[in-house]
Amino acid sequence: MTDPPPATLLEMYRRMVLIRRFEDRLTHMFLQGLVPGTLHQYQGQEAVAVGVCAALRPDDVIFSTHRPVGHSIAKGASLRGIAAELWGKATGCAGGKGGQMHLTDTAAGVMPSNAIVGANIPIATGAALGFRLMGLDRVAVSFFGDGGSNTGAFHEGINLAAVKDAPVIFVCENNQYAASMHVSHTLRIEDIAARAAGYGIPGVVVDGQDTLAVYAAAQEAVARARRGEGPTLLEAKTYRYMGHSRGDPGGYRTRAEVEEWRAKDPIPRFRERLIGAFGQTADALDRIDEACEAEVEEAIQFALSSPEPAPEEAYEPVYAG
Ligand SMILES: Cc1ncc(C[n+]2csc(CCOP(=O)(O)OP(=O)(O)O)c2C)c(N)n1
Ligand SMILES: [Mg+2]
Repeated sequence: MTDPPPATLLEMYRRMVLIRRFEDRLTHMFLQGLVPGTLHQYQGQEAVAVGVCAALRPDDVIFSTHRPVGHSIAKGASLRGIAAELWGKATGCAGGKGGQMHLTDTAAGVMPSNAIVGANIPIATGAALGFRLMGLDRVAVSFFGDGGSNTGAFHEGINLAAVKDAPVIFVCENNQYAASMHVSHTLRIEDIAARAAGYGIPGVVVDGQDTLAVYAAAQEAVARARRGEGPTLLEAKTYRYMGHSRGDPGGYRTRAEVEEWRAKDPIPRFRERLIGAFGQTADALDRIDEACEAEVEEAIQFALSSPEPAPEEAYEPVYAG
């Protein structure tokens, strides 16, 4: 693998911190009753979204899930657009009609996220086949969870992509749980990536708390897809710190388990690597932290002060004429 250039490394760090700060701020605001609806949060999994998206070009596309904040920020979606969408405002990335589970920013390659578990797997395959038909060398990424890997759509989507050599990367974020259900109750195998053999494509397990390991695995999968050699199933072992959604206190897991994973937090780990192996200074990284804090506040103020969508626009552009 080639290490990313210094500017990319710093941008990767910035995006990880931006995700964490934004999500943490939302947690606090939610607990104060200031956020409408619910939230499915991404704290703990930042290395996966950022490691994968750093291996993509701006014109490549990603398809996310009910947990789309991290993926969207990692691919470069507007934070203002995301924040305003969470508050259902007219300035939101889906005009206030999508909410937390339907984030999108097509200019940044963030296709509308899909809360139906597993459903984006065949959709990403379709997008990848579309790129091929148009003679483009763009790739598509489908993010989904361990739960998503147990749907029929997983089998259909990956099998079709495999037989067609579609330029798509299937990124399974195995965060150990589908809602309250631990993987030990849903899988007879240790690695979901092992299923790739059943479709005749490479299956790769990667430490999802190690940003550069994810980046390296994604880089290889993307290069393979762009060369026309077909899809890869990448399984990142990771963990979500928060409950499944904001209504979930997470009583089905022990404090020790959560602490064990928090000790492997991807952000300090990447920070230490940037300082130790890439010559970055703590000062420079602190400045990035501060800038992220300010950007989060600015985006939230933008959302809060934005107008509600006009009632007469409720059906636009919901139905095509
Ligand atoms: C087809 C379908 N079944 C059930 C649900 C309800 N549901 C939403 S998220 C979720 C768990 C998904 O777990 P996983 O795929 O591991 O993703 P994670 O939440 O861990 O990111 C379930 C069962 C749904 N949205 N869609
Ligand atoms: Mg899961």
